[in-house]
Order: sequence, then C-alpha cells, then structure tokens
Amino acid sequence: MLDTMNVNYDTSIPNNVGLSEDRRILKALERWHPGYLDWWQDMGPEGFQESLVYLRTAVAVDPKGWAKFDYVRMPEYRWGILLAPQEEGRVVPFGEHYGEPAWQEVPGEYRAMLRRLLVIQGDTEPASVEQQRHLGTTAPSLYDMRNLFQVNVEEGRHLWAMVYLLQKYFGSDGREEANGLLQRRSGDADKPRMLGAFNEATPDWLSFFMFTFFTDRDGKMQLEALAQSGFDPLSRTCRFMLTEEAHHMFVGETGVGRTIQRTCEAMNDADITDPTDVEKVRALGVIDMPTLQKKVNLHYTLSLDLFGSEVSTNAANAFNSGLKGRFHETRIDDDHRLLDATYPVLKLVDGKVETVDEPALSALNMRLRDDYANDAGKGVERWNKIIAKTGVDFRIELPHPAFHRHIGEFAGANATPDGEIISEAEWLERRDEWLPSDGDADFIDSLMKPVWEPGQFAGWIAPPKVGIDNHPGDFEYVKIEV
Ligand code: BYC
Ligand code: FE
Ligand code: FE
Repeated sequence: MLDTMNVNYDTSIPNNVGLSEDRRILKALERWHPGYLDWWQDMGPEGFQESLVYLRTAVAVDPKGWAKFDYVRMPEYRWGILLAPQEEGRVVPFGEHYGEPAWQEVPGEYRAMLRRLLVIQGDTEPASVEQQRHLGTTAPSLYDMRNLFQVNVEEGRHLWAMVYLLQKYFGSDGREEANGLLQRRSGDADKPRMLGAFNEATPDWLSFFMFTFFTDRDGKMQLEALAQSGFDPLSRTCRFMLTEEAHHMFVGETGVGRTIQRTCEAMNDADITDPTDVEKVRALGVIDMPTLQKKVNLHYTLSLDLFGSEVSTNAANAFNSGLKGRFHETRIDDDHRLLDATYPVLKLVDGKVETVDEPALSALNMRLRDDYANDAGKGVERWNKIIAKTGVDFRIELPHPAFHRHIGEFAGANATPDGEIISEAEWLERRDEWLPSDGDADFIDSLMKPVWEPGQFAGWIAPPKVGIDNHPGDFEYVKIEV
C-alpha cells in the first residue's frame, strides 16, 4: 500500500501520490517543470536566486512535524505534490449528491465547472509571487526577507498543486490550462491574471503584510470551501494547502502587528498623544495610524471583491453539484442542500443599503464573505489589543462592505467607510481621507530601506517575539552573498 503520510523525495518531483508508479502524469509534470523554472527566474523574486534562504520544506503531511528547515537556493526548492491522507468512507458533504461516496474521478457533467475553479485557484498563486517580486531589495530585516521567500515558494507549490489536478484529471485541455497559468502576468494589459486583486501592485512591505493578512485570508476561505469538495483529490489538496496558508496569514498579522507596535512605542517615547497628528508621527520615521487604517481599507475591500457577486448562480451551481461547499460545511447543522433556506444579503435598494433575504443557494458568496469578514475582524481586534496595551488612543476598524467596491451589489456605488451612500463629487473630494494617497505612498516608500544585518530591523517595525524554528534574534535567515 502507498505510504501517503510521508513524502517521496526520490522522484524529481517530491510527492505522496505515488508519482513513480504513475508514469504518464510524472512525464506530463516533468514536461511542465522547465517552463515553471523559467517562469520562476523571470517572474519570481528579483535577485536573491543564488542566496541561501532558511526555508521549510514539507516532508510529511500530518499536521504535526511536517516541516524540515534548511538553507536552500530558491530555484532548488523541492516543489512537491502533497495531498492530505485519504479519509476512509468520505462522502459528498453537501448539494444534490449529499451522502454519496466522494468522487475519485471527475464526474463528466461537472468537468467544465471544476476545471474553471481549478484554473481560477491556480491563477492566483503565481500572480501573488509576481506581485511581490520586487520586495526582497527593501526587506526590513533578514527575518522578514526569509518569510517573504517562504510565502513565495509555497505559493509556487500551490500552483503545482492545481497543475497536478489539471494534468492528472483533465488530459490535453488540462495541459493547456497548465501552460496558460505560466503565461498570464499580474497587471499585464494584454494577458492579466484572472481576478481583480491579483493585478494590483504590492509596492511596499506594509502592502505585503496587508496582502498576506487580507488576501491570503480570501485564499484560506476559498480553500476551506474547496476542501469540502465532493471531488476528493481537490479536497485533499486543499486540506494540505491550508496548513501552509496559516503561515502566510501569520506573516501578515504579525507584520502589521509589529508595525503598529513600533509606531505606538515611538509615539509614547516622543510624548505624542494625538494619533491623528500625522506629520509629527511621521517625523519619527514610523507609519501613522490613519495611514495604517487607509491601507486596511484598501486591502480589505480589494479582498472582498474576490468573493464575487453576493447573489450568484455560479456559486449555487458549484454547491449543488457538490464541488464547492461552505466554510466548515460538515460542522453546520442543516440539510446541506439549502433547498428552502434563505440568507440575508446586503443590497443597494433605491440608493440605500438594505438587508434582503435571498435563496441561500444563490447567496453562498455572500455567506463565505460574511465568514471571511468575521475571521478578519478577529485579527483586527488582536491589532487593537496591541494598540490598547500601549495606551495609544486609536482603533482600527474594517470598513463597511459598500465602501470602495468593484464587484457585486456595490460596484460603482460611492460609499463612505461607514456605509453611507454619497455623491460622486463628495467621493472624489474625500477619497484621500479613506484610501492611501500618492503622498501616503511616497511617505511609506521613503521608509523602505533595506536592513540586512542579522538581528537588525528597520526603524518602522518592531522585531518579532520569537524567531523561525526557535532560532535566536541574530540568526542569519538569508545568506545573501554566498
Ligand atoms: N475579479 O457569479 P460571480 C488565493 C467574475 S485567493 C474578476 O459573481 P462566482 C491566494 C467571475 O469569474 C483564492 N472577475 O462569481 C491568495 C465570473 O466571470 P465569468 C482564489 C471576477 O463565479 C493570496 C463573473 O465575474 N480561489 O488562493 O460565483 C495569495 C460572475 O461571477 C471577480 C478562488 O477564488 C473578481 N474579483 O465567484 C495567493 C476559488 N469576481 O465566468 C493565493 C475559485 C467574480 O462569467 N473561484 N468575477 O466570465 C471561485 O470560487 C469563484 O470563481 C469566485 C467568483 C469566488 C472567484
Ligand atoms: Fe496559495
Ligand atoms: Fe497564501
């Protein structure tokens, strides 16, 4: 019997799916591999490809102790195909096929829908690497640089995860999609990435931390929904991806948290009690709270767009067919079919924000977005605790879902962060109060000076509480010149 707990490193592609006995798919992946490495060289982290980075690599898929840490050159990272172990007797946990045995092959009637989900999921992974490729040169510490690169190689692995499913289960059109994933480019006018937020710039480290907090959290929610899939290989893939995702959100949450910490400490040291005195705070070389709030407003709303329209037939179809479930589907106490249920949806009715009950099946994007907002809100409260502890009088708030939206009910509406609908003129006039302005960007950019001495940190961010893999503060997480 195949050992699915430990990862086989004997093949060119590490895996726990028995690739050495599955020559056809091994060959297909080996043919795809050089194109992937070319993409990594062209679009992966700029510079540092020869540097030794203290990275973790998965050696098993059980939640405890799956990682091994070592110095690795990024192009030599062992990107592998890792699925969570198969669960005995697993059934389709929702939709029309509720209770039937989970599928080990793609049901013919759902082939196109499933392929689309895999391609969209796959497309976001390399996109994020492309968005973050310029950040290495301005890393605020070697610790942060290492975390960036860890996130990047794992997003690369997430691409492999989707490519494996496409190659294994979708034949020649899967192969074409796998190639397409290496051809689109974040922000490219002619061949952009598929979803909005993945074509935005990630110009500075605060954006990176906000992105990994807010946008990787969309990743978490979408993967949680796909981890429920009746198509068992997808479920297993997503379950393992989620263990990696947790680290990405850790990087984001602690990155912003350390920025907040440093700002508040600097304000206290300088006896500045008014957090809105932006000029005075900035003169200390730290990022003021109102600017942090604007970054939250931006990244949160870009991420809300990733949930699609509140009311969506695509979402209803994906659920009905058993392909994409709800967050924690198996823990929900209902019929798991949603035939008669309704769900409250925020809508714009006659120029006002109102809650309207919609068929629960059509409202699944809204529901997942609500679960996301709840999850993100808890993280924001952990940031607020950091602020409160320092005695600084400021709270970070998530803006209303009508604010700054480009997809769904509120696309094109002009709303304040409190959800009040305003005129276009007022929006234009006040936009810079709510979203990062060019001036804010220039200020943040002025702080983005590299700090590459082991144990040293840029002045705008506090050191982490603990090191990676229990290493002390002055550990050399990246050996830049080898
Ligand atoms: N941008 O019924 P609708 C991650 C399109 S992040 C552009 O409203 P649906 C990660 C939509 O495609 C997780 N287009 O929405 C994070 C459709 O177009 P077509 C990624 C958009 O389909 C950080 C039309 O509008 N995974 O892993 O129910 C770093 C109407 O669609 C957008 C997934 O998203 C948009 N924001 O929901 C690295 C999971 N929104 O087909 C990685 C897979 C909608 O009519 N994807 N459209 O031409 C899905 O489940 C769904 O496709 C979506 C959209 C939730 C994205
Ligand atoms: Fe990912
Ligand atoms: Fe991620």
